[in-house]
Amino acid sequence: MVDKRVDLTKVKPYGDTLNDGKVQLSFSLPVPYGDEANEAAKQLAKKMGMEEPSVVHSKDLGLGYTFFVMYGSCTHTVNYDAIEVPKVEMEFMDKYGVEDYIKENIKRDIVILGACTGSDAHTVGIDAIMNMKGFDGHYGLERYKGIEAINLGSQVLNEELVAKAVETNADAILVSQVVTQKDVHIPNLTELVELLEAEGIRDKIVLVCGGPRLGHELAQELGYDAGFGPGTYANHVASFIVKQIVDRDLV
Ligand code: B12
Repeated sequence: MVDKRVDLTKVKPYGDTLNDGKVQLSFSLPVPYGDEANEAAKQLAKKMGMEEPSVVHSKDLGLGYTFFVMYGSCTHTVNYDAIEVPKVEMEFMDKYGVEDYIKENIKRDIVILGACTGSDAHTVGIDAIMNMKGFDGHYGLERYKGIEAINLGSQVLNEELVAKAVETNADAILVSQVVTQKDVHIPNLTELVELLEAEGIRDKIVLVCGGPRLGHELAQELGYDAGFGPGTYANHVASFIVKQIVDRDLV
């Protein structure tokens, strides 16, 4: 639902009243704490398009660095009507729907491998999808009848993951990438696709990646079947995987 008073071609932040543009912003500058630092932060905020910026908090970080919290009005707008976000478009089934779908259409247990790969040690995201207890009231794949969910944990090498896929005859691989600093996830995700292709099993596997800064568009660009971001639950991924298995005749 959209508030009827909003012009969707010129959307700007809501603070206290519609279209006042109020935003809060935080950053650090490599300059010593003091009046000059505050002035530098204000000038920078103005250049970013903030009207009448004020420093509501600044803190000496030591070693000549200062942290700021700024408050002001954003002068920019966005055209919401023109926005298109590529995402997995399908009717997601719940856990029981997925279980019935497997029973009726695949007629065997499917194997799903999950891992957080490369140097990435953030396990919470992949655990939320794979683990028995799940996340936010949604059970994870280990709880699903008809799914053998194997969670390899964190810092898994792509070679290890591919070897496990061969060993278990995996139907799907779920890769989590949380650290995206210096685009470290790009070569890592790409390498997995290359290794699967070299092994001759890329086409036989449903390949999915996910993480807070990953989306469907990037995933597809990198050679994955789908990408899932924040707010994903196990049933979303499971629905996608089981439909792919049937649609691609991987039964
Ligand atoms: C907890 C945490 C840690 C813990 C991790 C413990 C663990 N066992 O996981 C510890 C302390 C070890 C850690 C370390 C580091 N961290 Co850290 N960490 C976090 C933190 C606070 C929370 C992450 C989290 O658990 N989110 C909760 C889960 C449920 O959310 P999620 O991962 O997004 O998962 C959901 C979706 O994205 C999706 N999903 C995720 N994966 C997958 C996979 C598939 C296949 C699918 C379908 C869906 C899916 O589904 C999930 C459920 O909806 C974040 C900041 C934040 N608030 O997000 C920083 C953060 C991720 N960490 C960060 C950094 C930089 C680091 C370090 C490099 C810090 C350092 N200098 O040492 C190290 C890296 C260690 C390493 N080798 O990886 C940065 C990453 C920045 C970036 N853009 O890359 C963040 C964003 C903090 C920040 N603002 O700077 N961290």
